Amino acid sequence: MGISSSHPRYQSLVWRQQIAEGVRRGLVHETGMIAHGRGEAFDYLLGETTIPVAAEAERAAAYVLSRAHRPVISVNGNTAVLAGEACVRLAEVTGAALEVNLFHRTAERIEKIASWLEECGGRDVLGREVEARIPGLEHDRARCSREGIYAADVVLVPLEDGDRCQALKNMGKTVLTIDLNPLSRTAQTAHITVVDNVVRAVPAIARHAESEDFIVAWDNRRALQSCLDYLCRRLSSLYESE
Ligand code: PTJ
Repeated sequence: MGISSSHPRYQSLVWRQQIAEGVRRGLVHETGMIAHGRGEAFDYLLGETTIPVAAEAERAAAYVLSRAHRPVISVNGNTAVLAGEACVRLAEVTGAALEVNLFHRTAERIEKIASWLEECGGRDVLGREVEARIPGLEHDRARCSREGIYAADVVLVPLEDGDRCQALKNMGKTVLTIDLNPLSRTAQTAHITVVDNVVRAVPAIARHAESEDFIVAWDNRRALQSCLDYLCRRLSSLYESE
């Protein structure tokens, strides 16, 4: 589909197109379109911009990733097509490993996403071999790489499922997430929640890591409340000036 760059919703339409194309290429699970729609709705409400508290969370996430001993960036279908190159860059800057780890796991989709990350410049992409399990999770959702997520001290899990986020926390890991929905279980469970679009958040974290522009202390509950306050203020003042 040719999208005119003059269309007022151009950027949003491009991202939708990338997700739809990702489904056709076999990278994105079909329910990834639903997840994207939910994210899009929250992005719309937030003004499709990185709100101040999200910019701070990005600096806090950059600090934790940069200081970690064994950081891992977990990549799913949506993240791969929207921010694959940025994930590779973030991995380079922070020394993190990249692991393809899927909610709807199939060997075929793992291979496609891992190959796509390699096309984006990623090296030693993990996830094809999954010898370990995340305790407390059933089925394939528990499977992960022993040298990657299983051994990691810090895991960045964009667009994650709440159960898995909690299970990683139960393993003693520091869990960072990127989720546009500040009310999601993942957002509420992670140690640091970046309430921003993965398209903006991953490059921002990489920039902060590179320039060592960090925030060291972080209170996630306060930050989430601040997101909700921002949202409420924005919605309640939309027509006030008219
Ligand atoms: O590729 P797989 O098999 O691992 O599956 C990935 C999806 C995303 C389909 C799977 O993890 C899933 O179903 O996720 P959920 O439970 O729908 O959660 C996705 C969360 O990410 C929701 O809270 C959305 O608001 C949020 N979200 C969606 N798109 C974006 C986003 N957050 C940041 N940036 C986005 N672009």
